[in-house]
Amino acid sequence: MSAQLQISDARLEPIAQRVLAGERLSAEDGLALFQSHDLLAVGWLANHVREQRHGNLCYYNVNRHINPTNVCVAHCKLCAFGRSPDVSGAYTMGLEEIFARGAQGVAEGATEFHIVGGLHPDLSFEFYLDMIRGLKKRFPQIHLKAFTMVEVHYYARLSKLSIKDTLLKMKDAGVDSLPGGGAEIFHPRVRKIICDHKVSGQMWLQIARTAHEIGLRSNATMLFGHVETLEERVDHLVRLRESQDRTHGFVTFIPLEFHPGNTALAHVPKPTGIDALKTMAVSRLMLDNFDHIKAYWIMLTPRIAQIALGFGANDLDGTVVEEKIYHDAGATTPEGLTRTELERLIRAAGRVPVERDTLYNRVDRASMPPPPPAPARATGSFVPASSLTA
Ligand code: V47
Repeated sequence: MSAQLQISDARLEPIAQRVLAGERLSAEDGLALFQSHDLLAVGWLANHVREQRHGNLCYYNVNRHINPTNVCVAHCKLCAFGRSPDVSGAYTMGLEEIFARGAQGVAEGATEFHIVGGLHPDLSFEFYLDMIRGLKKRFPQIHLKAFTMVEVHYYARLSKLSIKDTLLKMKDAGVDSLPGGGAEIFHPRVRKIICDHKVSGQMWLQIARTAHEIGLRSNATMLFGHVETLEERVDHLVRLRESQDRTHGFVTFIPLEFHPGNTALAHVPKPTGIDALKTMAVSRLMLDNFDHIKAYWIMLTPRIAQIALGFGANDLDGTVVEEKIYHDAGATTPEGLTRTELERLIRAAGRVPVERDTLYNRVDRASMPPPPPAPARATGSFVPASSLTA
């Protein structure tokens, strides 16, 4: 065993042997890693795997989040973002408002728009397809990472289409890939408590599989630190690993730390920094068929995200610019970081920053035309949903 690895928890010895031999870990191994208080040994192992794959590189991207509406019929207990249409703070952007945000993103040098929103009771599927077509027509160079599996399921129901046909229409309109949200924890016991009306974990996986089969890649997430047990976290990771074995369609995995503020689970204590780092490390070790593990600084804080780059993460997402889901739940991080700030965080963690696009191709700024000037700032003057429907 390497001289650099000091193990104080004897249960980790055989697991470390398996990691160093490149063998797949079992669910029992995953649980032992989560249960261990030897954070540095768990982190060392995750960092070993991370450096084998990516050396000292750390990826980041220049993106913009666009959340067209926060009106949502799901009313998940975990969420502080979704609202009923008639309550204060509910908003729905018109198409022009969305395109204006897109133009701002382009002026900021974005290569990706990350587009997710609430399950609106009145907006038609056609509205969303028009949004995608309009964005693609105006900004053909931008990768559109749009709609979680939960939204796909909702639009399929709305439009009475199969999941496959819904995804094909999205792809045809210009969707390039799907973000990883809505996965939460797959186990039905947990979903019943935190997101009772959302698609089942099995359905989430089925939709991801269908997306991959028609050539749309996607991300995957796990929302941790609420009512789930460690066994249920491991179960989540194992199911994702099995799914990835079948399709190889997942691009990156993002462990999302739960923020209880302003949610119906506000009494749940916030996950600790130790838990966030351990979850990052165990994700890297269990998900041996995922190339990329992302530290989403918005929810981890830039400080913990930096440390996570030594605990298995090889990606720091992203410039973001405007973030609503975590900030509605009381996040105190900024809503965006510049490229310079991201690169500084990465360098200070001893890594070499590499700008990437959504699919982890290197972005060469020097060979790109300069971004157009910024348009007048989008005002946030949202229009009522009723005036938007066809
Ligand atoms: O699906 C909602 C989670 C997700 C809360 O694919 C909450 O590249 C914590 O999926 N506290 C949306 N989490 C964010 C997401 C994401 C983020 C960054 C990158 C990518 C990607 C995807 O946020 C939701 C849900 O799991 N969420 N409410 C909350 N109170």
